[in-house]
Amino acid sequence: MCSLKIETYLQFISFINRTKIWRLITLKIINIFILTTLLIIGLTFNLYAAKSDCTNLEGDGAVPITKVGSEDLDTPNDYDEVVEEDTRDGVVYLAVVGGNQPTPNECGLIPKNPAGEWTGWGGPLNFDNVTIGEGATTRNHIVIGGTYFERGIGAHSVGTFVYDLTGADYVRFEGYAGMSDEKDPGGCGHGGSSHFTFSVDGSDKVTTETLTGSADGENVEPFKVEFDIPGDAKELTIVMGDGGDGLGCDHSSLGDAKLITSAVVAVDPANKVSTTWGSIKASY
Ligand SMILES: [Ca+2]
Ligand SMILES: [Ca+2]
Repeated sequence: MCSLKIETYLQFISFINRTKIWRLITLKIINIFILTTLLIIGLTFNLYAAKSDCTNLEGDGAVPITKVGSEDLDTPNDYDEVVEEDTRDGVVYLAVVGGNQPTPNECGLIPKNPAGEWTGWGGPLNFDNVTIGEGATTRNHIVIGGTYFERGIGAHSVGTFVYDLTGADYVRFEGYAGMSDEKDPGGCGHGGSSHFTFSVDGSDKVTTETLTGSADGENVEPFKVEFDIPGDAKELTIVMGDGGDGLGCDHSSLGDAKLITSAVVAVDPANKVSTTWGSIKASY
């Protein structure tokens, strides 16, 4: 009788222990599931939040863009090269409306000057990562000389953008200037023309030559713009000028326009977006 009680007692203890073990195992599994889910969400947000957090134009209202084997001068918005979004931490894109001011959110940094100064024609500029279209309220994805840029800003000359640089450790600006491929290459004789000026606190950093949409029967490729930003910089001013011949046809664009912080340089000095056009063509 006594032996039976002990055996029953031991069975009861064993049951309790097994229950505890299974409860612990269950809790561990739940914890691992929650942590894995959070990690996936975090990685997804980190990789893809940037453009998705913008005010993006989705299809309707934009001239279709088409990936082709070899872009053609007379076909609007066809492209054979892509400059993808730079997802490195510490890269801050220039935006138009989707970012917070003055501190950038995941979309980018928006201008601090009045919206009425952003474009010399058309508008309003109420979407990010597009440029002006062939009509007062139409938009275009940014294609310059056969290259599609996932990120960027665009307007119609003469457009002025002023960005607040205070409170951040921006060390460099990078981008590609040129004319939207959407414009008829024969329009105004060259498919639009702009010169782009970049200045920091009134000091000129880069002034491009007049860039046209086409020249000598070919598309004009995007022009790489890159300059350092001083540590005490307060504001960046970008002017999309008329190229000296008026604003007709000037669908001016800046592809992949971004500010690079010291964090990017410290972690990844070898920028994946190279500084020569030849390398870009080879990379994408
Ligand atoms: Ca074309
Ligand atoms: Ca012009």
